[in-house]
Amino acid sequence: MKTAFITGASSGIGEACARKFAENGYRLLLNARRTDKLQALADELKTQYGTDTMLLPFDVRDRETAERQIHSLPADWQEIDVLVNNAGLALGLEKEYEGSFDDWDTMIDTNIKALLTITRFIVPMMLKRGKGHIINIGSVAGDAAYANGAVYCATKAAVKVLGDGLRIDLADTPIRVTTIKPGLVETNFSVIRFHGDKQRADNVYKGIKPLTGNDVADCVWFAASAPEHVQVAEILVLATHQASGSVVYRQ
Ligand code: 8X3
Repeated sequence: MKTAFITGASSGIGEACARKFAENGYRLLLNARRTDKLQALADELKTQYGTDTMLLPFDVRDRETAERQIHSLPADWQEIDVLVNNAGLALGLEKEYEGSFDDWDTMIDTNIKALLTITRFIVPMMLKRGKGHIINIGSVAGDAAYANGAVYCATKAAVKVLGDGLRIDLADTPIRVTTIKPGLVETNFSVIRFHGDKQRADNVYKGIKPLTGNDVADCVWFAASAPEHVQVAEILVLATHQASGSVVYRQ
């Protein structure tokens, strides 16, 4: 039985990944802050696929709790085959010289430092078994800055570079590292970015058919299910009418 550990699994891309791995016979370690949402998802996957799940309800920025919960997993649950570092967010859309310090801290702490923390705890466990796969959810936003999004873009550029560095540091091992870089995906991403302004969030997806969380989970699964000798290093996946982080054709 294979095990996948997914951060930010209570909604959006993380939830879609949980469904994808469950459907393919994995058991799940699901992390997010909201226990109730995780429990509902675990119950549903149990009914639908018979999936065994353990919940890890903590804020990925809380290093002490992350360490305690991960290191107190039963030994066989520490045998993690795939880590999906999905937890992340954008906050605000403002000029770099006008942005909110709090928004910056939250993005940097979540998208960069927490991803590093979880990776730091899980990779040594994978090394012990001589197998494993780390799949980081980056973004097209990490390929180039776009107007008013520099700090978010910088955090996603960091995700790409941290993945590249990890791949180099693990090149002498069988452990694989993948960065998935989606473009516009309709989840609660923009509602969070705009601090709950649903109307402003809806405008982001007006006139274009965006990706779904499931489209991204398909890419994650493509990488995870590739033969052992195949390391999918990166996937850039965009909506058909999106060409880059800043070029979107709207009908
Ligand atoms: C999200 C993609 O294009 O909205 O990471 O910044 S985009």
